[in-house]
Amino acid sequence: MNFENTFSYNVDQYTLISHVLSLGFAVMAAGLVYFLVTRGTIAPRYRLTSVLSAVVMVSAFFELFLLYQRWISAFRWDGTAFVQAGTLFSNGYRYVNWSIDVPVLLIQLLVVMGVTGRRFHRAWVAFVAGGLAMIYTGYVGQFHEVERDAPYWVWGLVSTAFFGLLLVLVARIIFGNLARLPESARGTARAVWWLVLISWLLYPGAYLMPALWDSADGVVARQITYTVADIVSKVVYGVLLGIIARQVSVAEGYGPAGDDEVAAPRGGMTDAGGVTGRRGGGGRRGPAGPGR
Ligand code: RET
Repeated sequence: MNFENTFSYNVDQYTLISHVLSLGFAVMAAGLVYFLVTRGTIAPRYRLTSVLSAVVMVSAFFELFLLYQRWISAFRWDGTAFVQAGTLFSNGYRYVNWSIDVPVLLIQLLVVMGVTGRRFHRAWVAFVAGGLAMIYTGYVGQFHEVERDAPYWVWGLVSTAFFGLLLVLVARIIFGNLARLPESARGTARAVWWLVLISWLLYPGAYLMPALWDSADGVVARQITYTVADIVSKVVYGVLLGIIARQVSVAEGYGPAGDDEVAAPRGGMTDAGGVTGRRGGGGRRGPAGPGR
């Protein structure tokens, strides 16, 4: 039994949750296009990060789409509220999805931070084993979220221990390899650390929601929390890792990596009013400067 199935919902609560769940899978579909289309601008050695982001997008899309459909079919309008309709809604689908996504997200970090050789394989094993241990102990605990008896707290704590271990490993991978990145990418790598820390903390927050806010509004808050966490930890994270990989590719002389830099200075009209490259261009304000 899940927390979600213990309440009935008013129109606002019910639709808000439908919308939030639909945002989740729509973002994953959009992310899939982005990661596939931009993969050629990353040097082949780091391109696996785009492929892995695409893998995460596909698995999350199906999981969130399924969850949305479960939500729709789990409740029916009885004239005053949305009440149980016979199908159970379950966040357990999220946990099984994480068994794909958590190891894959962590391996992406190794690819982009340039961890190699034995260190790569050791970190790989620790990430996969630690990640799965965190998820499956939490999975057992969430079956007790309605009664909130001892197993809910004990498995939650065991899971938290693995979570702490993973955070230490992530910090070591990021800060221990910062010096190997080009100067231009170090700020982004530090941002990845804060992104992981904050967005991953939202998941235990959602686990605790039945204990913190035991009501239909708590369910709304929980599904919003999950969706924000999913978008940040899968999509924004993948975009940032792609940016780092592209900067490393530029530094290593991979030509196509610089070609799609939309913020780079270009030919044509400039802010100073000068024209480089070609003449003309309508709508220019101020005196025309000499071509530079
Ligand atoms: C659980 C159980 C309660 C204790 C803790 C948990 C941590 C979960 C985390 C999940 C991260 C998921 C990600 C998914 C991305 O696709 C299992 C809720 C600490 C950190 C990053």
